[in-house]
Amino acid sequence: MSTEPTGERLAELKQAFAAIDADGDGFITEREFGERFPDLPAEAIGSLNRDADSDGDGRFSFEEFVRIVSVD
Ligand SMILES: [Ca+2]
Ligand SMILES: [Ca+2]
Repeated sequence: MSTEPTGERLAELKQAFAAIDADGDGFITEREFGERFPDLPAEAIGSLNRDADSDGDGRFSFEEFVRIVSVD
């Protein structure tokens, strides 16, 4: 299974990423995630972090974000 999105899907993901990345630094922090999705429980965000933050720097790069939203 390929998780590499292409074309339109990638453009959508970039838009979604930019919408969450409030300060536009190219990374989504747990805090930015929580501000964008205030109804999401902290545990859910924490578990996302553990699962998807593959380089362990405590924030999501676009690549990691793509991985999150591509997982079914
Ligand atoms: Ca940011
Ligand atoms: Ca990371």
